[in-house]
Amino acid sequence: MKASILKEEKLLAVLIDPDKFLVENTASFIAKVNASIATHIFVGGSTVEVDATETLVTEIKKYTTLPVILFPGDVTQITNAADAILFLSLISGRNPDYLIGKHVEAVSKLKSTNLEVIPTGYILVESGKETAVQRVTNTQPISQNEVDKIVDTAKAAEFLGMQLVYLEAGSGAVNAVDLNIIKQVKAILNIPLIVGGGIRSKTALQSAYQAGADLVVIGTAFEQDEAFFEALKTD
Ligand code: 1GP
Repeated sequence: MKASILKEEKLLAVLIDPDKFLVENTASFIAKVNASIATHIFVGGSTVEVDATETLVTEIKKYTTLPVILFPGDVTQITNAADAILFLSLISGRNPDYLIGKHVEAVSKLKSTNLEVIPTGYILVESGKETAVQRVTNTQPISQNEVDKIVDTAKAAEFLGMQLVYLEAGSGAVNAVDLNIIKQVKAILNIPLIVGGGIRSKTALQSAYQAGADLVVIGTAFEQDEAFFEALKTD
C-alpha cells in the first residue's frame, strides 16, 4: 500500500467502526466492499473496546487485499494487523493531548509494528450537531462560515510537513463539508485531501470529488444500507 494513498486520485475508503460492527458479519460485508468501487478500508472509532480493533482487522485481512488503514480514536486502537495508520493531529482544536500528547504515547507501540505511519492534519468542521470527536477530544470544530480559518489551518498542516489533510464533518453529520470549502482548501494545498462525514449519496460523492477531494471516507451510509455499495457503481 506504500504511499498509494498519497498519489492516486478519486479514492474511496469504507470506514468500519469496531464499536458498531459485528465481527461475524465480516466475510459478507467485505465481499461487498471488494465488489464495489472502494479502494481502501479505514478502521477506527471514537470509543472502541481494547483489542476489538485487532480482532476486526485480522478478520478483514482474511477476505481482502485492499489496504486496511487505522483511523484511530485512541492509542489502544493501534495494531500491526493493519497496513498503515493515519497519525492524526487534531489541528482544528487546541487540546494538546490530541495535537501531540497521544502521539508521544503511541510511539512505544508503533516502534514494534511495521505500520506505515502517515502524518495527517485532521480538521473537524461544524456540521449541525455535536460529534463524537468533539465530545471525546473536548475540542470545538471550526465553523463552516470561517472558510479562511479552515483554509489556513489546512495550509499550516502542509507547512508542518504533514502528508495529508482530512476535512471531517463527523460521522453521521447532518451537513457534509461544504463544497466551496473543499474547493478552496484543495486550491491552496500541495498534499492530498481527504473528505468525510455525512456523505450518503452518489451525487454527494461525485460532488466532493469534483470539488477536489482526493479520497472520500464513507461509514454510516454503508452501515445503514449495504445496497449503497451497488448504488455507487459507475455506469
Ligand atoms: C467519519 O468521515 C467519517 O469519521 C465518515 O463519516 O459515517 O458520516 O460516513 P460518515
